[in-house]
Amino acid sequence: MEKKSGDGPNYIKRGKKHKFNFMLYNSYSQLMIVPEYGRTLNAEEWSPVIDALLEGQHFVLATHENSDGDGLGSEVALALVLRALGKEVAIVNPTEVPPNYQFLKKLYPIAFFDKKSEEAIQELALCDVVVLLDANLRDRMGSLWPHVKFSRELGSLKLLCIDHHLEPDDFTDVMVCENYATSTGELVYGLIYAIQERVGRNLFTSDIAEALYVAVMTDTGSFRFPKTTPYVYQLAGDLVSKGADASEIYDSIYNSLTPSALKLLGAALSAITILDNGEISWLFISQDMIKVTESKLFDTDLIIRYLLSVPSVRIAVLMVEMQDGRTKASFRSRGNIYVNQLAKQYGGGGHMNAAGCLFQFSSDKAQKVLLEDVRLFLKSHKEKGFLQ
Ligand SMILES: [Mn+2]
Repeated sequence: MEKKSGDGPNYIKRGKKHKFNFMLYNSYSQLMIVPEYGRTLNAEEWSPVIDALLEGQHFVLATHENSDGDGLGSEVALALVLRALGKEVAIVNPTEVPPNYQFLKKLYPIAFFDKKSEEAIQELALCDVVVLLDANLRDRMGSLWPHVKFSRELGSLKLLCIDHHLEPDDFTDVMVCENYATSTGELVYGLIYAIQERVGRNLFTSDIAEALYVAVMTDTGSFRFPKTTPYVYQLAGDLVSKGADASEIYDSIYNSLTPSALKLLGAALSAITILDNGEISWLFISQDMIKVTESKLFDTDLIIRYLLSVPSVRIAVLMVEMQDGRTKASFRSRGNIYVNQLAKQYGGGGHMNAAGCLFQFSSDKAQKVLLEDVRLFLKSHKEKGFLQ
């Protein structure tokens, strides 16, 4: 195939020239593909993933619980590619698609797994490859994990993971973990170019471009977050030229609040507290607040960004009491503060500036434990000289 400049990710260099990449087997059986910091994977590095995709026949694609635009857009794009390659593909997620992402179901059906969904259980029992997108911990698969684990123990299932979070678990056959990437969508974009190179034909369609645009736009905060390099803007331009309608996608996702979600936002904003000389912003959303405003759990997702909107804030904490009594915590940070380390203390994970975890105990207790730990965490960062 003739290579033209501007043709794909291999031809849009991301700054520094690169020499090495790392492919290694970690202590168990997992093949880890971790590129050198600051660049994208090339076609050769993608080959263990492409081999598995071309060999497989029946696929289940999944993303993490409480799915977001990146996980959903990535799985829809990959499903469309695999279908074009003649594969049987089902998307089965542990939780339902939030309302503002429902339009993605027009591009590809997205099933939601619960104990009653015969069809989803059937898909999981039949498939020979599961691809987990936008998550790198087994627990993030929620209710899907026991089924995947069971099939893997029978030896009949390959598990791949494509993700951009820090600190992956060891539970797959192939783990692609590029935490430099803005989004899993960015990785899938590169993967599709690599598959095209292998199979020698064009696979991108406007539907795929739309799904990937959703993924990258949402995980870059609409192209505002620090990881948004020139490469990512070029990628976005490429997707728009392939048929993604940027303004329509933005509107569908961000201008689609229900009146209840707006009420919750109002209640939440007035409940924010700023602590410790403005360094910590703190918000607890109780089930009562959700009930009174008649809103839903996913309506809390848009709130966290406001917690960092005060410039002095170093760490923002949003805690949400869930219906089952557990407490969901999300962390955001400014600058060199690895909140994924904080989340890890409680079995969660994420990125340097955005992470989360789930507390198994009551929200009263969770709040007490967490506030103390956040203070210690910030203090230790100061002592290590991480912060000016
Ligand atoms: Mn993501």
